[in-house]
Amino acid sequence: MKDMFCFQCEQTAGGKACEKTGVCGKKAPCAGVQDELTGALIALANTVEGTPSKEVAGAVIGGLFATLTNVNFDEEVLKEMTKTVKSLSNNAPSFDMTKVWNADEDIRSLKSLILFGCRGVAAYAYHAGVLNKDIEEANEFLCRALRAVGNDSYGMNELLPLVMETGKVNYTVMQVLSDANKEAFGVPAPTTVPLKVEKGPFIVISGHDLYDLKLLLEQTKDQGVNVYTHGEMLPAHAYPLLKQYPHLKGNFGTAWQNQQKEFDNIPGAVLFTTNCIMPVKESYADRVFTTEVVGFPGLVHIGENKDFTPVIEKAKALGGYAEDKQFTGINGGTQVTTGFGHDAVLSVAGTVVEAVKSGAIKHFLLVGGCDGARTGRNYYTEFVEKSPEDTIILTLACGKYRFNDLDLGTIGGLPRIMDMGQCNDAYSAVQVALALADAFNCGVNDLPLEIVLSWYEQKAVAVLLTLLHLGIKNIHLGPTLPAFVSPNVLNYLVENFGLCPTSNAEDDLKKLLG
Ligand code: SF4
Ligand code: SF3
Repeated sequence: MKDMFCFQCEQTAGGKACEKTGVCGKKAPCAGVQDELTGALIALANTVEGTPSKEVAGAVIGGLFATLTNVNFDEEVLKEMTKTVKSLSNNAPSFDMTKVWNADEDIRSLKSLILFGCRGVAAYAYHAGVLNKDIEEANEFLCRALRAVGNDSYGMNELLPLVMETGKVNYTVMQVLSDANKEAFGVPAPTTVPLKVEKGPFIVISGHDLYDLKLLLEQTKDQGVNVYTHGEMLPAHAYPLLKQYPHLKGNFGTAWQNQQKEFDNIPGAVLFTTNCIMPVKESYADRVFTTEVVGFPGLVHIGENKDFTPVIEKAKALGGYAEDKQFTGINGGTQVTTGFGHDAVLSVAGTVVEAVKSGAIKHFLLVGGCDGARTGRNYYTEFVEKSPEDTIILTLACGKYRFNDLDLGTIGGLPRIMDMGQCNDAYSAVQVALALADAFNCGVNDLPLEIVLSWYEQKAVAVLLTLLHLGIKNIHLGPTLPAFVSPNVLNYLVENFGLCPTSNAEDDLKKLLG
């Protein structure tokens, strides 16, 4: 007898599905509540024709985002959200998600690609919404996609185009978010970020929400409290209007899966603005705060008034380290760089094109995506470490923590490792690829550009679907393939897109650079 069913992320139990309890820490009752919420969203979507109202769109985006891996573990909060969703559909009965989980494996696979991809799209649309960007195309699509997930009569022919459309809509959403971030915080520029924590009170802010960081920086001004980024917040240092705050000091820790160790007894406060939050250990539970859709039972949640006083007071009470403390990345480096978004890279496009023409740059390797706990993920460190000196590594998202503290030197004044930003800045990578293709008068697939993705959660699914929608071929995906991709669907992706699992770093480098 199964207690739950979830197979949406890369660490799913036995590479198949979490059926007793979630490897991520999500318990069976919470999984049940998340399914109920998703079923309620489908019932709500069924009441929508065309573009949903602002209220419905908000509930759909928030509900989808809340069920993304490592976002919300708080059953009570999820139940409240479900209630709100139900009230919007006049209490229409929720769709029963077990119908999807028990469906024919190919139908289940396609519906999963749509649903999980939509969770990723919703996360990005949520961040754009925080910056007052309402994306009608996404609002309409998310409802249509949810209706499809709940439609028992849909087969391959109806579902496959929606899988691709998920990627298309995600491209629009990432673009809107990229522009909104620039409008709000300035154009990101290359920046060196120390991994040292200065003595005295401090707050660590994690997740993807740059606006929360901005509010926190305002509220901590002249308070004697320093602020450090964590995880996907690292690229914030590159934005001029965030970087201008002198108390935004550096980056704390590495990727999300190390947080239980890195936050153990931390003498500072921690604020989670989005994924990835892991079950909070007792040794630091009293100093962790959540906001927006993030939730974990027993933690103080900062609500819509965005009054971060409890976080600031906690930081002051804990007092920080007595002396400056130098931390390092996983390879021993004491600093990292970020801010190589498309504006920065394309501002030196001439140099890049010349370096390719002269043979100084032979290949671009886009190595990015999520990090995670699986031991096989040292593949990405090895891949980058062993990449030849005439290659440029473009990276993004939290997977970069596997190698972003390495100093691989420069080519023609360009650093060999360029961090383009958060996972949503995959948009930036696409812009660079399109510009290079234009400069060389060829298609993106003809460029000396190889893409090696690491996935963990559903935003990576959305990004992968975007790359497929753009017709990008021969992407290498690891560290394992999604459990929700059935053999037939995988065949389709292999035949049509050359999608390929990663093997080992040395062989893959040989094959790709061959
Ligand atoms: Fe398992 Fe991942 Fe689902 Fe958590 S999110 S229950 S680890 S499949
Ligand atoms: Fe990482 Fe959670 Fe996916 Fe935005 S922070 S990429 S895993």
